[in-house]
Amino acid sequence: MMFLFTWGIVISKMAKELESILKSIGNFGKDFDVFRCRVGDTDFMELIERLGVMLSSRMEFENQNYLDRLKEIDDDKSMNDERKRCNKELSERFYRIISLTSNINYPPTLGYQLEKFLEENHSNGKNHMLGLPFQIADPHVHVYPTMVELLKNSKDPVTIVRFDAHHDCHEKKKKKVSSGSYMSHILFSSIRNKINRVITASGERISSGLFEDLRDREEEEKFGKNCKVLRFNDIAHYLINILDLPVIEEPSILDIDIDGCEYAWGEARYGGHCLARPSLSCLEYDNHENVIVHPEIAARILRDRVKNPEMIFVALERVYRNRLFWLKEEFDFLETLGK
Ligand SMILES: [Mn+2]
Repeated sequence: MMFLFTWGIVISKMAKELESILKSIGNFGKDFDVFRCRVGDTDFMELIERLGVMLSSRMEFENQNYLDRLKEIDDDKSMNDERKRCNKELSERFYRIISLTSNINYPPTLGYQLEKFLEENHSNGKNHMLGLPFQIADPHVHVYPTMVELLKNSKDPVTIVRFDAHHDCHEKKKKKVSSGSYMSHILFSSIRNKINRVITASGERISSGLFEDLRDREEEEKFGKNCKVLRFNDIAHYLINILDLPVIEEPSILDIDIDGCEYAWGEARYGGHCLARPSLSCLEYDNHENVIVHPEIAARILRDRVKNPEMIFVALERVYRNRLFWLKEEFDFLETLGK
């Protein structure tokens, strides 16, 4: 009886964390939940199943969000009536775009991209991700404490393989650890000697304009033309297109941000962002432009080319992503990862 009772608590706690992550509308440094399991286990399958249900009834999630937002505005004592009215009007316009595009799919170009990729890349049959410790949360900063522990306890240096539209580094360590700076915190701390190299791959070549002084052009030439190499505290950080990710044999930690599927310049906004346009065809066409790599391709590449992964972190980072594709990208990426 005691066992069943405890098990019940474990189940409901897990369900609560999972629920809160999946229903997140983006997080700006508030409290957040973290969900842990292993790739392919029953908890992982539950995550995929719930995402699938949410995806197929996406408007239920969006309707609830809209009603919650209206109530939030009503209850907010810091807003005067005029601001409340403006905020409600904005929420209504946002909701109208979401409703109009309730059936939006990826752009056709992504379909061709996937078809071509599957034709040219045959999986070797082994999914290197299965059974790996897995941790997911909305904001990317959830990686920080666990990654620090992992590195501290690691006997040999490991490589950090990231899929992210941003490299999350600064030239120096900033005072506060945030989703946008946690990598530099790691690279400028004493555990940096446990890091072999860092690779950040994404759907585009990440702009490194801000860090011209840190570029290692010799290493770039050795690595190939589709790559930029920056040195943060003398650790090489490779920025490449996910399609060009080489086979990585050394022990690695995978650090995924679903926003790697999209352009890096999307506006960071609570509730995500999307483009408003006067007609449905413009709405679809212009928002399509945000998604640049099929999540299934990204997941397949990581699954097949990272040969010795030790752990996998996933961040939804919904504040940086196009609202219209939140659930679809997450479902396609995670489902492929566990297949
Ligand atoms: Mn990112």
